[in-house]
Amino acid sequence: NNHKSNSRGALIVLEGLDRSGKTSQLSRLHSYLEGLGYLVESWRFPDRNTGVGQMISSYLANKSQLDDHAIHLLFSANRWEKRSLMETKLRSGTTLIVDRYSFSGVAFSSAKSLDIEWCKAPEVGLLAPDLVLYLDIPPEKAAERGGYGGERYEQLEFQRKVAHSYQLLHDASWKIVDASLPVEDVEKQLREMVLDCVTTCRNGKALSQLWS
Ligand code: Z5A
Repeated sequence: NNHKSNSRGALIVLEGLDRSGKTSQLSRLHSYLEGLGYLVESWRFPDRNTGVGQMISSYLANKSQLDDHAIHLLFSANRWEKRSLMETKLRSGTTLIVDRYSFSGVAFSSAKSLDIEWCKAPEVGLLAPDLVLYLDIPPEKAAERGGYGGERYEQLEFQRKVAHSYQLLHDASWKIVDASLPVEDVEKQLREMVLDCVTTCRNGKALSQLWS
């Protein structure tokens, strides 16, 4: 039985440029963990289903304009509105695999030249991931994958700036994975890291807060 009472789930975040393969890997990891008998849910930010999420979605589709600071705070609010549910799930033993989190928030906004410390401030106090998997891919290579859609930010020059901003955010919880490899090879590397992390959390690693 994989479910020790009182053991918590892990908070695992996937980050990377547009088209780096986050969505593909997330669903593979989900099946993998589920197959091993773990409780697991897949989440993504922005969560476009909430009221705030709908404002974000309309902005990304270029259907509305917003000041850079204002949209930054909406992305952050979108995480805050899910924080308590996130904690409840983790404490009840469910592992969450999350497509994008605060690091996207900071990387994308600071790529527009907003001050990085200002960008981090509203994220302070959200739950800190136990593991951040950064799917590393050259922006040029990502752009070749099926082409970009029509959303705001899906342009090569901007993605280059985002890649640079991400580099300023790495810390001990990050693992950098070569995402230009074939899907199966990327998955193979991720599986081991994820399993390690889930085990550490089950064995009593404390939940902590981001950037405080
Ligand atoms: N944003 C922000 O500004 N602030 C914030 O706080 C947050 C987000 C949370 C919307 O994100 C935008 O919001 C995003 C950041 C910003 N803008 N950009 N760019 P989103 O989550 O809705 O969209 P996304 O994550 O950028 O897009 P995506 O298309 O879902 O990318 P992906 O999940 O990384 O990739 P994928 O769908 O798994 O794969 C893309 C294609 O590549 C697909 O055809 C796959 O079959 C193929 N693929 C995947 N892996 C491979 C490998 N290994 N080899 C070859 N081909 C592959």
